[in-house]
Amino acid sequence: MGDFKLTTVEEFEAATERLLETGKKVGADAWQYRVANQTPHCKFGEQGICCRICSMGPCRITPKAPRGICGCDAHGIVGRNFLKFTAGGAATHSDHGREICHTLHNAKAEGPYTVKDPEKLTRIAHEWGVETEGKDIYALAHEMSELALMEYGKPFGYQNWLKRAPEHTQELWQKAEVAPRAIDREVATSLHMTHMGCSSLPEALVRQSIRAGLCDGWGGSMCGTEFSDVLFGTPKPIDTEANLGVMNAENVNIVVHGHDPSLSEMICEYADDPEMIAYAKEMGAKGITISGVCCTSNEVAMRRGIPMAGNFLQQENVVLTGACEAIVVDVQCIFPALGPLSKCFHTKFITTSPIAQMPDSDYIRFDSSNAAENAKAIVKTAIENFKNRKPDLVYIPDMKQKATVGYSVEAIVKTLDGVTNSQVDVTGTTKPLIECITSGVIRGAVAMVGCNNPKIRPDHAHIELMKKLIANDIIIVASGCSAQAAAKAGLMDKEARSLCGAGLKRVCELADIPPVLHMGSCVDISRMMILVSELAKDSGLNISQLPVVGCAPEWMSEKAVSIGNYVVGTGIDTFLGVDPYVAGSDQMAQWLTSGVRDWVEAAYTVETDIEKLVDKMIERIEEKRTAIGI
Ligand code: BF8
Ligand code: SF4
Repeated sequence: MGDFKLTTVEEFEAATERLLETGKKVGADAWQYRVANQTPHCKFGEQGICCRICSMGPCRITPKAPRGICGCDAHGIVGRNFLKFTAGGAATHSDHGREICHTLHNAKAEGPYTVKDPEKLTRIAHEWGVETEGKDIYALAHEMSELALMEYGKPFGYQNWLKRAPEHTQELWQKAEVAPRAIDREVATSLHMTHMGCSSLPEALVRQSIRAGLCDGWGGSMCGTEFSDVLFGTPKPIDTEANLGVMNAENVNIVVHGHDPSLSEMICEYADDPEMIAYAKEMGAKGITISGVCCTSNEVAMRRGIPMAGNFLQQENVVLTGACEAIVVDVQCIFPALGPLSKCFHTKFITTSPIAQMPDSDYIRFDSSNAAENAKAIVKTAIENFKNRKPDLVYIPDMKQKATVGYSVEAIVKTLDGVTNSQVDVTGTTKPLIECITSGVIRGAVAMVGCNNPKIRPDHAHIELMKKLIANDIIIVASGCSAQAAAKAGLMDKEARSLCGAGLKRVCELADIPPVLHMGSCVDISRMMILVSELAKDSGLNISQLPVVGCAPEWMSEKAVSIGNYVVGTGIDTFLGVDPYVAGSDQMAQWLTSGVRDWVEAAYTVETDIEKLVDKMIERIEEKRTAIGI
């Protein structure tokens, strides 16, 4: 216990500097240099007041030119841009969910894709009113995958998963007309509304943004999470490690990057194959190390304990180690820079999805019908590339931390069973957590999510916020690159409980958990929606009354905006550390930071000063406690 120490952001940065030195030797470009080239950014773009949705433009709003050629003002332009931003994110998460539904449709007893959690599949089937009695599990998998795929295009009705929300939330959604209908419909309607000559009224654009966000979180993302669990197993607490030091200089290093576990699960499966390990040894390596970057890493860490090499802004670093035989990617958050960068080293940059094709990559098209052969081919390619390493370029920073990950809602509920003092039986519920919150042992919870963004010192905001929150007895659930920042720093090591306030420390000891719980990838923020719904139902409170807030301090992607909209839409106040390009319209800012509260009982706070951001979150949590008299 005594020698536990967090890794600091300064140490991360020193390691990156050293890797950039390697890069200089081979003439490699890096995001750090490209940021300098792109700065300062376009002021119109930053404020969201540039419109190029028709070819009469582009139109830019200034005091002298307050309207575009069609007459649209700044509020309409900012609003349309915001809705398009959201729709892009909702489409992306939801299409990932759709791919998972197709993988489920291809599941067979003989593999390669099987049903690893039949109990969960049966539970969802009952939830959806599907008869399971006497049905073969694969027949059920096919039936459920078809029903799930219908959620994307059904002509009538709302998302099936909405019924998981508390009644009050469902009523709010209906009343505000934000209950999401078919997933594809909400995305298409958003693009229809933002076409030239459709909506320019901020209120209407914000309303549809919430609805499109909700079709992601309570539709496509939930499909992605739930059916990934069915296919690959529902995560349970498991030990792993994080940061670049998880790569092994003596082994063949394969890095999986992207989001869809259908690819990475297969790669992990074949890298474990004794035949492949023997082949790696034959090629002069001691073994095979798989590690991950971004959300695909979160997926395989949560289910298999595969170590996390890093998060979004570390993706170039894995290649800069000179020890990466292959970086294998599927979809989303992959820098096109990996193509030219890999050419400076021996690294194979392997793209696998028709959705993410990039120059300077080896494209091995991967789908559920050829998964086994192609995964094997990819692993073999990496092994055969080991001999091409240039030893004088190999440098892996000796930096990693232990992490316990795998906190699905099911795992959290099970873990909580160990901490109750209640006289009545509360097993299998969130009531033990509610007891901790009501008694004040834990003050509240923060959902820390989202990316890195060079506009914010990478990982610094995530880590500093988390440190202060846990010191104030606020428990954290984390996902995406935020979770990886925590893991790299050491905040997912159970020993990090020594950094907590006395109350949270006691809970962590009793439950044997770290103070920051890894809930998975960004689609897994749907897990957080289920968790707050259960907390609301078990406590008799509305979601918006719970001392719980969401935070994305370093976000950058369209997906993050979609997430923000469904987290707010679910009744959780959400704190952003980067402005979503709405500074150019006071009306839009007003709708997002306050107007939406009338519909969904929550709103955004944008605060780029990290110190103030954390204080505002703590203040909001305490306000919520006072309001419910605890
Ligand atoms: O979906 S947190 S940088 S990896 S967008 Fe991307 Fe952002 Fe990371 Fe995962 Ni989420
Ligand atoms: Fe300009 Fe209007 Fe066309 Fe946008 S829609 S580019 S504001 S004319």
